[in-house]
Amino acid sequence: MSEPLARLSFRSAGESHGPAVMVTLEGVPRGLELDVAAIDATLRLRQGGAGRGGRQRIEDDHVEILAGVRQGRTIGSPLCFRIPNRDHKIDELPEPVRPRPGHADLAGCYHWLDHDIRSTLERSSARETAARVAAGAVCRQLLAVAGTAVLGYVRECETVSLPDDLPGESADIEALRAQRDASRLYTVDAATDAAMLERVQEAAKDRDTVGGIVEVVVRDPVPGIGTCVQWHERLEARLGAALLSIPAIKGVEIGLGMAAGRRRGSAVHDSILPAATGLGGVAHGRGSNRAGGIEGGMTNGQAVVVRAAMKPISTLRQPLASVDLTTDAAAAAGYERSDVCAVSACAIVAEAMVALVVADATLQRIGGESVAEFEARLQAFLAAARALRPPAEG
Ligand code: EPS
Repeated sequence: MSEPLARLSFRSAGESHGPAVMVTLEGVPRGLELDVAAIDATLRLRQGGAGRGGRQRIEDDHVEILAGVRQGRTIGSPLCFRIPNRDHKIDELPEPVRPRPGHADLAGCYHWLDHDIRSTLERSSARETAARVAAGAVCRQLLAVAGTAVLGYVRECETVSLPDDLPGESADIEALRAQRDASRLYTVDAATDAAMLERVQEAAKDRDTVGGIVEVVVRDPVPGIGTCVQWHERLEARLGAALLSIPAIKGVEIGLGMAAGRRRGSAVHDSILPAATGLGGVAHGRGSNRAGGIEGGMTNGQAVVVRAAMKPISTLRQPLASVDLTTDAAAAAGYERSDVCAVSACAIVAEAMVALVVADATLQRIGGESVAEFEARLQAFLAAARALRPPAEG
């Protein structure tokens, strides 16, 4: 398996303090009217959230379109964006010699067989996630054509958690998005947001860092995307790979996730009801959504619900024990400007990665070289899916 994408291809390039972060996204159909302001707004969201460090006050992330667009619309060729780095100073930065526990610093020494921590951290830095967010924003615009919406938010910060019954399956997803965007921690409940903010402020006072759990919901996915045919093409595998590829992610759950292993089958599986629900009224209703919208590697028409656990940022103001690589003697870890909490940014990045995978699987199943062809094929697919069900009596 090279990457969790089949029809789309996404690559990024760029160092944290190089001239720019760059992204290519190939496979987007011709004729998608790009809302560049919306891409830039999502990039700015990634820069925000309580607990972000000084770097975000320097940067003003936005895309410069280098390829793939003519007169505001995609033309079916690879998209290429450039996100400039204002803090471009890669050649002037010091050479760290005391690796920071939790970062790529030390593992990179083993990988490249050198002590060039600077070259490793410049690429391992989460600044690269700006590229993912730009690509994911395009994918959300494509999914909107199909009627599918993707929303990421913070479920837990340290030990403060959204109540289990929030946000609720029937909550309006665009109202939730507005609430998330206006909150400090990018969560969807004001009381939880305030409690999380306190945790971040306490951690900052203690010269420490905090992580959390982000949740991404995909509302109205096309039913039946993904496949059970090959291990690496199952939708769970693709979502898992995409989410685990985000820096600092240590765990991923789908639906009940780990809790499914602690329950009996009768308390795990979702009963099937005759009702018609979801995109195009194609899917059967379900008594619950513990599967997180995926069964057998394919969407079942319910909302897809995934979570990812982010460890606290590894650079601490009270450095952990490390070694000086020039002497191998014990020494405190080095310090680089960093964040106290980046879990809000992570919610935006996770939303982008889920959008990439879901747009990819949707395109793979429905097809279409242009957006018009994609839409026509989607309507034919939904009509065929509805025709599977016997007509209502009477
Ligand atoms: C980041 C920019 C970086 C880091 C952050 C991610 O900026 P700088 O190193 O110049 O302060 O703040 O990366 C980390 C916290 C990390 O541990 O890698 C960004 O734009 O997201």
